[in-house]
Amino acid sequence: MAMKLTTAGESHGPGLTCVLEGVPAGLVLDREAIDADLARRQLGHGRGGRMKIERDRVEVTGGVRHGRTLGGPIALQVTNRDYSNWEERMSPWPVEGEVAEVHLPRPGHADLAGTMKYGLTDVRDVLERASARETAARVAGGAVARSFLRALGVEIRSHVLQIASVNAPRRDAMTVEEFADVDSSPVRCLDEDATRAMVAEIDALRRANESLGGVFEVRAFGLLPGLGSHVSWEERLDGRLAQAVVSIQAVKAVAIGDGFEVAGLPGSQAHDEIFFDERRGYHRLTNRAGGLEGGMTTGDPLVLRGSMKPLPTLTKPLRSVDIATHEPAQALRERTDSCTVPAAGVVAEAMVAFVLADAYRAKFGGDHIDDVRAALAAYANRIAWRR
Ligand code: EPS
Repeated sequence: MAMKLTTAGESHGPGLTCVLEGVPAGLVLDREAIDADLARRQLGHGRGGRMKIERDRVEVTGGVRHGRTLGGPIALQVTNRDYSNWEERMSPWPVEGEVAEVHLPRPGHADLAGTMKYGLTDVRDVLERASARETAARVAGGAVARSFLRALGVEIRSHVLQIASVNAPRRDAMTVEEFADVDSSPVRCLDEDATRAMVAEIDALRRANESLGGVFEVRAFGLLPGLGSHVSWEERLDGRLAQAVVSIQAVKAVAIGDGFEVAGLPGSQAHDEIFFDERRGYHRLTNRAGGLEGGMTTGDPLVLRGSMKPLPTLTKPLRSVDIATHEPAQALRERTDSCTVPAAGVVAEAMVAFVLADAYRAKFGGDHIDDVRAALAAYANRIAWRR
C-alpha cells in the first residue's frame, strides 16, 4: 500500500486542498491537532502582513467519520481568507472587468521559467501556484500522517539552527522532551542567546529591505530499523526524504546526519560503531549517519537539516526584464515575508511525516490500524527490537 499526498490551490484563490491516500481505516484523528500544526506553520518572527489575515483551520470533506479514518482518500481543505480581497483577480471563472497582467519576473522565483514553460503571458498564472502558501495544504496532510505515526510510537520535531549569519549551537543526541518549548521562541530556536540574535538580525535586514534564509533541523524519534531499502534507488529512504524536503519552496539543500561535515573527516571518525548487549540489543554510541544507513533506518533518531535561501520577493527588487517588452525593469514587488525559516521547519516535519508514514505503509501494509500494529509487533519481535 503506497501513500499519496496531492495538493491543489493558489495563494490568493478560494482555498487549498490536500488529498491524502493510503491511510488505513480506524485511525483516530484529532481536529485540534491538525489545526495546531496549521497554526504552528503561521508562526515566526519575520512573517509579513498576510499572516495577520489568515487563520488556517482544516475542513475535512472526505475519508473521516466521527473522528476515525475510513480507509479511503482523506480530503482536507484550508480556506484562504485573503481571497475576499482578490475575488476579481483570482476568480476561477471569467470576470467583467480588466485584470492587469504581471510582467516582471522575480529572480529566484518560478516566474520566468514557469511562464516560458507553460506558454503564459501573465506571471501571476505561475506565481500563485509556486507560492509557499501551498505548504498549508502539505501541513494539513502531514498532520494526518503524523497521527498515523504517533499511533505507531513515532514522534517528529523541528527547530531552527541558523538564520542568515546567526548560528545556534548544534546538538548531538536530543530527546523529544527537549523540544517542548520550541514554539515559544519567536524563531523556533532552542537557544535563548541565538533566538535574541536571530530576531535582531531579522529586524536589521528587514529594515534594509532584505530577506533572510537559514537552516532548520527535523528529528524523528521511535523509528524501527529497516524502513526503506538498499535494494533499489527508489526505495532508499534517504533519497525519498531529501526529495520531499528539497521540494519545499526556497529549500536548496538537505543534509542527513552529519551530511556535509563527514566529507572532511577520515573514515575512522565518520561512522557509528556497532555494539551489542542483552538489555539494548544492537546499539551505537554516536549517530553521525542521522539514523540512516544503506537507505534504511537504523533505529536511531532520524536527523535531517534543510537549508533555505533568502526569499526571492524583495521590497527593494532586483534587476529583471519586462516579459512583454523585453526592456530592463525592476522585478515584481509584492507584500511578502522577510524570513520563513521557522515555518519551513514545520513544513519539513509534515514532509518527513508523510515519507515515514509511507515507509511504514510499504513495510507493514494492513487495511485497519490494528493490522498495522500487529504486523509491526511481529517484525519487532523477529528482529528482537528492544527500544
Ligand atoms: C508568498 C508570499 C506571501 C506569503 C506567502 C508566500 O503571501 P502574500 O503574497 O499574500 O503576501 O505570506 O505565504 C503564505 C501566504 C503562507 O500561508 O505561508 C510567496 O510568494 O511564496
